[in-house]
Amino acid sequence: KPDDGQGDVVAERQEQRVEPPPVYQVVLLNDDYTPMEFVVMVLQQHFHHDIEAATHIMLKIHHDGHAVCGVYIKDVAATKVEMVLAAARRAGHPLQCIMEVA
Ligand code: TYC
Repeated sequence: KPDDGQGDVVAERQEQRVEPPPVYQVVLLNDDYTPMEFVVMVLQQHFHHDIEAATHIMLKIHHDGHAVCGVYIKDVAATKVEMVLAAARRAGHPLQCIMEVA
């Protein structure tokens, strides 16, 4: 039986309907004990913000209670959270870091 080409059309339509992968916001939370300098360092080292942007974000967290530090695919966001929490615990700070669907 000759191919009528219908299969290809269906395959193309399915391809177009595939959703982009969900992205996740990595959010730092405020606390009363973590030094501001430590948070600025975390924002530079783990999220690649320059000192000006890092300071701005740190102050936003300090005033608003939280701020988005970066947006990533799921695996990268999860690794960021783990790395930040490990660095904070190692330094003896209670800094909290979470991820949420953007
Ligand atoms: N509130 C902290 C202080 O006054 C500073 C701080 C900023 C802590 C951001 C956590 O995610 C944070 N030392």
